[in-house]
Amino acid sequence: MGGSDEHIESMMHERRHFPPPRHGSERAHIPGPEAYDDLRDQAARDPEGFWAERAKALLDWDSEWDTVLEADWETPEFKWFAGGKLNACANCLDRHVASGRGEKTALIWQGEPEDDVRQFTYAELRDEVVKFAKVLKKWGVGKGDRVAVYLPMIPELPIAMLACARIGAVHSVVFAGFSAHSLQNRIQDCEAKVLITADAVIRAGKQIPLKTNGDEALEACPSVEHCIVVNRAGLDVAMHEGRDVWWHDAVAGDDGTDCPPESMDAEDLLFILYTSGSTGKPKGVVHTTGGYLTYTAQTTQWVFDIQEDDVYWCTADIGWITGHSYILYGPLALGATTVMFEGVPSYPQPDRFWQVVEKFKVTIFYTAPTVIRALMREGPQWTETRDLSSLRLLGSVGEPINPEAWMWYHDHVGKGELPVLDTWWQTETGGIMISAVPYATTLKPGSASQPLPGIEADIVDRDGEPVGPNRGGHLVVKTPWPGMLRNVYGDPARYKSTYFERFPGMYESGDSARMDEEGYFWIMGRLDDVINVSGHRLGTAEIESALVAHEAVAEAAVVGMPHEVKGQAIYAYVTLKSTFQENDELRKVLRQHVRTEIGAIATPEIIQFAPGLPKTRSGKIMRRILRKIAADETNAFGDTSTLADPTVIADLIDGKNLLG
Ligand code: 6R9
Repeated sequence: MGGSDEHIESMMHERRHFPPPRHGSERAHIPGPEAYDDLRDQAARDPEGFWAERAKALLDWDSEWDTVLEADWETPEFKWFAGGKLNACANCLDRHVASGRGEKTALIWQGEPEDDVRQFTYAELRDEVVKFAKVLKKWGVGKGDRVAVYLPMIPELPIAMLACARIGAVHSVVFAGFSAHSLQNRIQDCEAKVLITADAVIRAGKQIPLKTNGDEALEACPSVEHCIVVNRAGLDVAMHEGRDVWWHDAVAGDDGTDCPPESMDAEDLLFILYTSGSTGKPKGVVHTTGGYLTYTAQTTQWVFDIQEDDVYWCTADIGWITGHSYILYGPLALGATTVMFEGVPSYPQPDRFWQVVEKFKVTIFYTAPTVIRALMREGPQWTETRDLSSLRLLGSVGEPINPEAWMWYHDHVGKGELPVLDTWWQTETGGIMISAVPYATTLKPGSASQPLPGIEADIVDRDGEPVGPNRGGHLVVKTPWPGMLRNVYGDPARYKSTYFERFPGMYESGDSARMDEEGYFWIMGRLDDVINVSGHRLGTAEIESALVAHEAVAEAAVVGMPHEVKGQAIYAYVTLKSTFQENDELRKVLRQHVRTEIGAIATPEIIQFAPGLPKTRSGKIMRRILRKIAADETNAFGDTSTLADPTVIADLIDGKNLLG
């Protein structure tokens, strides 16, 4: 853990500054630095009054709350707007229809095949959601029941989520790139009643079967009574009599009746989303209705400055929190037009994103550094043959954006003019916490800028004391905010120990960062053993478990290694059982094994066979050393005095060199 200071020392000091653009500021939600300072002061003076006013201004409530905030850091327990009643789906759809925006485009869906486009007005989207909400009800899903959603990036995914929200069911979306085994764990943990999946995923021109994963997962999920299957690719799939039903059959013959939104308490669960931790199984991060929706709507408005005529596109997959908050809930709560894309940036060629921007005249574009780095590698010419003049704001999320990537994004996509908003946040925070605001903040490439109004973040040392400017430390949040997670599903002890125990009275993010003399935050990365591959958090423990589950493997240790495109890639040290031979064939088998156990994103980039691993006398693997070997930083290992057998280091370096 104490590694954060080393980390910071190696950081370059970025000196470039970009003042906010004038053009566009006249009508911005936060038109300039004065308005911004005002908001920040208001929020600091009276946080509860501030958020209460925001919640009222942004959302429609069926009835008002009893208390704005009940906070107990000790238990811990946080409640926002308790006693207040609202429905998230009604706030995202019905009220816009009622207020005359029924004909406005809510969702533009671009499938991977160029001609596969579906557009939904607010009225149309509401109708689709109502139809499916009735299906869920008919299949026995009610308020508080969990529904697992394992779908590719097709319109049925947001429709299913909003239908759950409408009837008060809790959705648990599982990224379609996860394996059957990962899906199974997640369904078992939340005891979902229904699984919604599809025949296949279409990706880079190929069909990847999905329903077969669902079937495999359901072999050990007794809670699931029904499985609803979307026909995406026309694949011939096995349907289990009595359990499975096609989506199109289920919604056919709709009787046209309404399905009124369930009036939910602000603190009723809206969804669970699983995220990797440093140890053990994934955590089911719990978000509730009123606070989450207030926070995502507010941050969408501040950071992306959405106006009535914007076409907003976030390229994330809805299977991750970014898609939940910034493809779906935030933009729709504001009545915006949101774009959803099924494909990948490089297929059929590396201008696909820019072609989509050109086609729909996208004005606000939000993506991840890993995408920028991948496109950088293809060369700037791909940005030049497409008309990107509709764009006015660019965003970034998922991992630190290195200054070179920031500059490339700014210069080639933003034509040297558009602000690049680097947004720091987590599954647990529900929405953006630290970010520039486009017309008010001077940008520094590589910095996420400052905490948004109402957010009190700081950098503290191991004792919880603020470290002051330009010193690395733990990134914490010192006051509650409406979008914060409310629990780890079914495991309040883990909720407490992961986020609230180490620093009493603070939320511990698990990231390290430093703050410069102007209060700008520079995020360094995670302090625990979580690896961030292309913006996706993966726990080392899960990958190691998958490796060790293979018959040839005795022991495995997994670390992140720097990777030009993915940010980090997975480097696995594997000790084989003595009866097995180290060879390339086995390497391939093991990589494939992890892929099927966890999913493609968890595939190790490199597998190094290691006769021994560096362990402390108490048997703990010293990952710090493994990380350095993987990164070729073999000149300074720091303190190795607790190593049980120091000779393993030389062997590991030799092994690494043999890999080339
Ligand atoms: C939204 C999301 C969260 C972790 C987080 C941090 C890293 C996200 C970042 C960033 C530097 C940024 N992270 N945004 N690091 N700068 N702008 O990605 O949620 O999947 O839960 O990951 O991602 O390490 O702790 P999640």
